[in-house]
Amino acid sequence: MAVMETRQYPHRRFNPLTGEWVLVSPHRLLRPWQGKVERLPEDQRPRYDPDCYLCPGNTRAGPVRNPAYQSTFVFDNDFPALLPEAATFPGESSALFRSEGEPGRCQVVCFSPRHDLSLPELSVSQIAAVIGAWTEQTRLLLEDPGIAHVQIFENKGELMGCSNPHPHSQIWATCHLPNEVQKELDHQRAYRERHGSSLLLGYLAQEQQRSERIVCANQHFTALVPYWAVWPFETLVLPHRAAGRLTDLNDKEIDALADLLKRLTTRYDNLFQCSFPYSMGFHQAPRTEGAGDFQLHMHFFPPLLRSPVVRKFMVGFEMLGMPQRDLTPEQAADRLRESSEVHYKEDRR
Ligand code: H2U
Ligand code: ZN
Repeated sequence: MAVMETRQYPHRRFNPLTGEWVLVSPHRLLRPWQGKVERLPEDQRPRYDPDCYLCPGNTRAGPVRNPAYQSTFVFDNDFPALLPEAATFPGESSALFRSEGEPGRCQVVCFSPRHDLSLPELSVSQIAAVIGAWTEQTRLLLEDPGIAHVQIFENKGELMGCSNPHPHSQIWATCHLPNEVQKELDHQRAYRERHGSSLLLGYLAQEQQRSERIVCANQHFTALVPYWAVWPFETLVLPHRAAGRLTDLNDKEIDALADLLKRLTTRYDNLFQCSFPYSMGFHQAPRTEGAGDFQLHMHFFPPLLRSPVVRKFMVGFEMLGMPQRDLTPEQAADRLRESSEVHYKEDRR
């Protein structure tokens, strides 16, 4: 093998939010690909689809009829993964056989009546309405003392297992903390005990100085590729001040978040000129003690690696050992920064 720059050496990076490591192997990028090539999903959809379960006025699989909604639309999931009555589940508590009921609720949030418009194609004010709906559901769900945490997420694209192309997200509210949230709470709390300050605000300040992983920003939010990113084009969206939950944001900040989400998701779509698949979501402070240490943020986990049809697989070493990436977070940030904030579909018109 030719002499390599030391920067190209395999190394591991630490994720201070979860306490886990990721293996980075920059020299492997030139590896040829003769593996799976995905089918390109349909990019053109009708404004209204009479067979869509989520379009206004249609009957769901539920079977309930949707109202003729004009903006966002929230409903209780007809096939919920969580049920409020699960508190009475007869659990077990021995060392090797432990289980407990997980009472909770699941909801679906449609972004818009339009079947054909994903997040980057909505206007900033329409995205602000979506954030408003997420905020309101967070508030309402946490009024129930049996709910400890509200998980808001969007699975976008067939590649991420999304069952319906109508733009929508889900909310799963649980009585215990999901694993990832528990890890992030523990690490943020331990960081504050040790350093007397916020982990994510401190991280943001240092990233703003280094600037090499910043993708885009406005007055109130920054999107960056985290130093410890696992997915090829993973990003983290951070507020500029301390805020635990969506309900802590004021109207100006919600508008700023909408602006940033439009710009970031447009860059994603432009990267490979396709509707960019991802799982994204918020992590927000749980009800639990110590929640004051928790800083609101969003994660975007997109699976694509080198084109709309070649994805990153988390297999072998990743499943048995630890996550691994070839493209460095800095290269990913460069690519996203080079990507335009004018959507390719708009550019074609
Ligand atoms: P996903 O596409 O991310 O799977 O989300 C769609 C959700 O919508 C899914 O959780 C729900 C499914 O249960 N759904 C309904 O509640 N009613 C329907 O009529 C169709 C889909
Ligand atoms: Zn639809």
